[in-house]
Amino acid sequence: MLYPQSTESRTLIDLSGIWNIRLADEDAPDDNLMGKPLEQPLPISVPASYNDQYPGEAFRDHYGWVLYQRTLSLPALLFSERIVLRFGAVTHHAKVYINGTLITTHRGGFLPFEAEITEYVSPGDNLLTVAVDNKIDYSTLPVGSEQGGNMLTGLIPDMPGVTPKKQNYPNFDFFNYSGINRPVKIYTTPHQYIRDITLVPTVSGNDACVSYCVETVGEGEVSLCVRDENGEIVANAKGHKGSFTIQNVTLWEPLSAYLYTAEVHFGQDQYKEPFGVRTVCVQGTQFLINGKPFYFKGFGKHEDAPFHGRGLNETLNVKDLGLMHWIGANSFRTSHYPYSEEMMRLCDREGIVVIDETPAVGVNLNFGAAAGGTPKDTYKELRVAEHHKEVIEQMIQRDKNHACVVMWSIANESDTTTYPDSALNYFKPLYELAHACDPQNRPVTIVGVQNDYTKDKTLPITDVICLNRYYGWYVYGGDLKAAGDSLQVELDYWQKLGKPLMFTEYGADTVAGLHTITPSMFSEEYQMAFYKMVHSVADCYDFFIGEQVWNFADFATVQGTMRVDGNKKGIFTRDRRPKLAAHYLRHRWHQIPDFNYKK
Ligand code: BDP
Repeated sequence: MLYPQSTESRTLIDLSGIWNIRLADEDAPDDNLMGKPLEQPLPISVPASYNDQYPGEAFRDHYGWVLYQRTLSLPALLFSERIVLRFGAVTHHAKVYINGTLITTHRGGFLPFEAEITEYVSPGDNLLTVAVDNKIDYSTLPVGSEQGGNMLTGLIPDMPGVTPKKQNYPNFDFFNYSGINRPVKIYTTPHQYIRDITLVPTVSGNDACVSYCVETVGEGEVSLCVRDENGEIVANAKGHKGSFTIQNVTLWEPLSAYLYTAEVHFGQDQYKEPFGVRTVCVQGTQFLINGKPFYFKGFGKHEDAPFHGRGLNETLNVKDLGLMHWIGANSFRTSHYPYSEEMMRLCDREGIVVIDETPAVGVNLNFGAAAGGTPKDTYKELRVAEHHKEVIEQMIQRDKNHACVVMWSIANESDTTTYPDSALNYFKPLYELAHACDPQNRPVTIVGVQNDYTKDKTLPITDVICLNRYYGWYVYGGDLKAAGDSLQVELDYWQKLGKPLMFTEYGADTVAGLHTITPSMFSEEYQMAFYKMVHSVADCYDFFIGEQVWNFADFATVQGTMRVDGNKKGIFTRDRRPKLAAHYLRHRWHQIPDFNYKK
């Protein structure tokens, strides 16, 4: 799906601003009432999560549907064109009505969707209503408890007369921020238009050969004009499919980005797709970018900020990438959902390498909030298989042209060891699907949870072994010697597989400002000692090709006994102040080259 833009043939209207909102019920709203103005609405900022915009549990812990509404005032001059309404992301399920008519629905809270609305709108005022459901359960990604019930059952007997409030209990460790989290836009195209563009670069010597495919609706000829960063034309092509050559190409390199623009013409329509030329592949135990062994230095992150929640915050995106440059990082993973298109475009431009992850988190009924009792076969009890395919397809479809994306992560911390064959049967087709969907055929991974790795049959089929490991925190917390020794035992095990391995998470909760002479858990000194311990082991292994620490910054989670005002494993605080470990990592990462760190 193309990112909406204004060109010589397309008009773009951004609907960001103050909308109306009204909290609704657990059950879907009555379609027949969606053409009426909301009763006693409150103002709400879009895009942003609604949870932190008002005080009180009603907003923060809302369970179910909310109704958003605004007037769409459309100029008459748009009406000779095709008019499209597009949502960057609505978390988690949306029903969209114009003047009371249901025009589209979408499930999944982190990917864009759009609908042509030409027939449903008239010049002047129209009423746009968006019903949004934030319920998570065994059928959603991410996974939550069924029916808003607390998953931690069995600790106490049922108490007569006690009814716990219904709320979302995430089977994952981040707050279930909800609402219209990304921009809503209207754009126009001519009636015969460019629907999609696919670009696949290869490099040979000093030149790039880029094969392309332009999908269109209507009759007509396609032509492409490719420009460099100075606007000079470097290649031309004609036809819906084909290839062009860029001579003396400037490669897109980590931290040294270079973007070309493919200006595509079809009839009256024009679209400009930025792209970088770089190659990615796994060879033996190395991860090659532009043919050179790359070493990942960076983070698992979140889209998370005070007030905005998970809503698009471009100031914060610029700030975060600035901090990555400061600390010497070259990469991050979009833990645990695809990030905004705006962030992906920024990473293209800044040369930040991205591991792009689906929202498949919590696919594990023997871990976290779901754990307890007899072991369950996650893949028999959850109802997410079809939706899991959908999110893989939609994520790759959205992000396929991004130079910054070097690998797809199709899930985070799924249960791969309780019923190893069940897990393999579930994941093998998804792994193959991800490869089949990607025209650039990037490596595909599944991020592994700390477990009895010797039983795991799923991770070994992936292209890069990506592990979340908490030796020194959840395992051997406070005993960094035992932690380091166990880590060594585990790395010896994986080394035999002959594939590259990296850490996609490792970290320790750290209260900013808490200092101890002798490093002890939760202190800034312990966080630093923890990282030093892991690095002293990992640096000894050539097949260990990257370190992404958990987390970039402190972030909000559901409240509970495990979290004091959120997860505190940030290297930065939630307001982006450095903890002690930030200075240590800065020193280390500026000394580690992006390429050829390991033999
Ligand atoms: C891992 C999860 C991550 C958590 C982290 C932690 O992948 O989402 O926030 O552990 O416990 O299990 O801090």
